[in-house]
Amino acid sequence: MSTLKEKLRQKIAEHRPRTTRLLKEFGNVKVGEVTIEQVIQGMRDIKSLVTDISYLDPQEGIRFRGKTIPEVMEMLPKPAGKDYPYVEAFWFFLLTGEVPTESETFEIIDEFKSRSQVPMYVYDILRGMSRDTHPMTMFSTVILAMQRESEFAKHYEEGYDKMKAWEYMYEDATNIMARIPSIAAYIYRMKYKSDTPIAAKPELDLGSNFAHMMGIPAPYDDVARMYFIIHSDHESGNASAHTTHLVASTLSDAYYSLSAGMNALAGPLHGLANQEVLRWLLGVIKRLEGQELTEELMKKFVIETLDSGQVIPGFGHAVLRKTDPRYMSQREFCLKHLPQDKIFKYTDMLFRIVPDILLAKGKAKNPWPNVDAQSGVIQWYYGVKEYDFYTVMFGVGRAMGVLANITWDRALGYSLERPKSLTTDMLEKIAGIQ
Ligand code: CMX
Repeated sequence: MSTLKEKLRQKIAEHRPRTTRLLKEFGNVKVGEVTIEQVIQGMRDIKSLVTDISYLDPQEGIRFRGKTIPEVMEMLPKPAGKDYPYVEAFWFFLLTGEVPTESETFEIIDEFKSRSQVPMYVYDILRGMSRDTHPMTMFSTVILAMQRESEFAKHYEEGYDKMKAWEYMYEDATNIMARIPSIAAYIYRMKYKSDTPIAAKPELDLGSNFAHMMGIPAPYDDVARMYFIIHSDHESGNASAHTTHLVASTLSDAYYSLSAGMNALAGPLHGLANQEVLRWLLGVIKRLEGQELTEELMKKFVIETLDSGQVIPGFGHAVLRKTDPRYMSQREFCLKHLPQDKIFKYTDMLFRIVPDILLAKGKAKNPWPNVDAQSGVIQWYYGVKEYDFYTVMFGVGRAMGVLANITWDRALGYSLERPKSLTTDMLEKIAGIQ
């Protein structure tokens, strides 16, 4: 058994009594109250999920296992001469809360390598799909198609053991993590680069291998590491994490669950916002017809978009009430590597002007930029100009978070998720409306 799996086994054994005690001795303790507004408007802030993998503070932003993004980037092992940690080390950290040693990190790199062979039928399915299919549809479809590989599903058929179920979920999660970077890169090269897939180099770590399979030189390997890590987890209530968790709560396996989560990520109010930011900006540039883009002009375009009833992609958040630290860490990257880039300058211009406009409109609870406002800029700079691909890369990162979560879901025996709905009549009665 790998060091990671053994460590996970110990952590799970230590954790289980805490959950059991909370349920047995304190099951009736109230966590909060629910208002009619929350019931009608997307269950905002209803405290009804539990995860120890990440926590999203509205003011501070995300912490992975209690650590901020800069702390994570600092403390995890990195390839020599690189600025960002091994994605494999981050996977270990997300699952266990412990920083792996170099040798534990190399063990995961080897483990991913040994599981990285993508089944041939995945490529056949992708090649059979119309080339104008959205890459998120391709990605989600083949994750679902691989369901026949599920160890968890086999275990269920052979006689389900609730205490051991996490081990099979872990096996599925590891296999998926080992394979989806190759699948994502294959989709990219097949769809946008005249069908010229690049074979994996097994000696490389996940970040370097992804850059190699995309056909983009360094420092894109570091871009990939940063991108996958910051997009991984955002506690459990966001649409992709919640969907994955919900589907897994039926004892569906990791393939069914992740594919469903990816479909949620593909919505423009969620992960697809990163492509929408670039699409919006390019639309603005097209309308300039050679004029210089001043702040005044940019304000005009922003207001026009809002007045036509559309959202400004990349701004606002359901939980955050400050600028997203994932935005800030990418902005720092841009300031270091591409400060003169035109698209970066426009994004920064939006950072200066959009919050005031949104505040003046008085609707958005959070006028500040989120992760998606900046991520496409970096991809664009390094040559990934096919912006409808950006959400697939978000998906590779997000997979780490949600797969770590559903492994723990099974370890702690979380129940089938089934909230209660009410009728409008009932709500009116509760409100005291005659
Ligand atoms: N532009 C215009 N209007 C916005 C806005 C934006 N960026 N953000 C919020 N609003 C509006 C909402 O549409 C809502 O309007 P209605 O009352 O007419 O429905 C109002 O302000 C209140 O919304 P809110 O409570 O502040 O925000 P929500 O929790 O409902 O929604 C989010 C959050 C992210 C969907 C929203 O801010 C938005 O649509 N942003 C743009 C899309 C985006 O960037 N999504 C990515 C989020 C990060 C991610 O998941 O990847």
